[in-house]
Amino acid sequence: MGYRVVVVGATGNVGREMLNILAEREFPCDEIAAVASSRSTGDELEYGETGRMLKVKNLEHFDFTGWDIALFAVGSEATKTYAPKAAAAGCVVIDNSSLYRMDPDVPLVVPEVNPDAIDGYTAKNIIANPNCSTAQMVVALKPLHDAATIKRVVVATYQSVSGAGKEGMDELFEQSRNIFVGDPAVAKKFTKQIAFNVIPHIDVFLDDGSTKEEWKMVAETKKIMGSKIKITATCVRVPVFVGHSEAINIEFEKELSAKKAQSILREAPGIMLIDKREDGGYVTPIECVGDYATFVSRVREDPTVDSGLSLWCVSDNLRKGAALNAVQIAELLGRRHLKKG
Ligand code: 11C
Repeated sequence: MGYRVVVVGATGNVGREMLNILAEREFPCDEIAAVASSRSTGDELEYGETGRMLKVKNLEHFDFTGWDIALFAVGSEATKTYAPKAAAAGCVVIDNSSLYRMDPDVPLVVPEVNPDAIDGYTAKNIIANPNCSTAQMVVALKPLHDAATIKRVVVATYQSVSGAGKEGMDELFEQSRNIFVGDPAVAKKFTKQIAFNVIPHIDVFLDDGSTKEEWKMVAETKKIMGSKIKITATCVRVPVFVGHSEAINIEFEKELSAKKAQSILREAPGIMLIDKREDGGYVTPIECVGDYATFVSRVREDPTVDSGLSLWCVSDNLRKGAALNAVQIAELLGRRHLKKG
């Protein structure tokens, strides 16, 4: 016996990946519903590469009663309206929006990092999925923190346009094409030209001069890994379609050599270490697309502090950064709480 699973926002970048990953990992679904806004009602989506077609249902009229798990991949506004309805109907919500991440009654879970936090889900019947840039970073940080206790992290991100949804991807494509044919590169979704450029601005500006994306990396990392870690982030949009990269500098309380860190990372869950210290012996975003792993490369000591390392971390933001982590949470929920069969 399996689960009755709903994917809310099934037609978006993340929703489609949720369907793909549920199918790829053979998540035990007895029934699966693809739900989206009224614009897509009646459209057909394939359930992974199974050949099974799902007719999209209208979120406005969807009754969550009798469904076990709902993976939400819609914006905060729609989540605010529909997630509490699903949760009240007894369906556990795994939410990819930022709405509930900092709610003390909602666990924020990355299964490789803080699996025990999931036990708190009963307070609201909701579990939050972190921001993509946070998820991959904490997967890389956790085994190193366990070994040498992290004091401070300085991270700069290189985030792909798919983080801004399909509109972001379309804008990079259109601007690139226009530039080649001599037409103007019009910026709509992003605040400046993204093709052949980089933009040090993701999400809205806050009073202290940081952006909300940067704040999320700080606040979410502290919620997942512990509030003692000091962290500062600079988040940058780059002209890459899929795959977020991060240059991470870490200061530790205890000694940790690059060699020891490499051997720890080689064994750590969810991580693929590709670190050959030669031309091309590292991972770039193009190589991580469609993969589950968080890739780590360029691990080296930082001689400017007593114990410090710098490393390069790359992952598919639509997968580990969103859909895969949500499905892993569903798997964990199944193993620990919603046992079937
Ligand atoms: C981006 N990280 O790359 C964002 C997308 O809070 O879930 C995801 C925003 C979020 O633009």
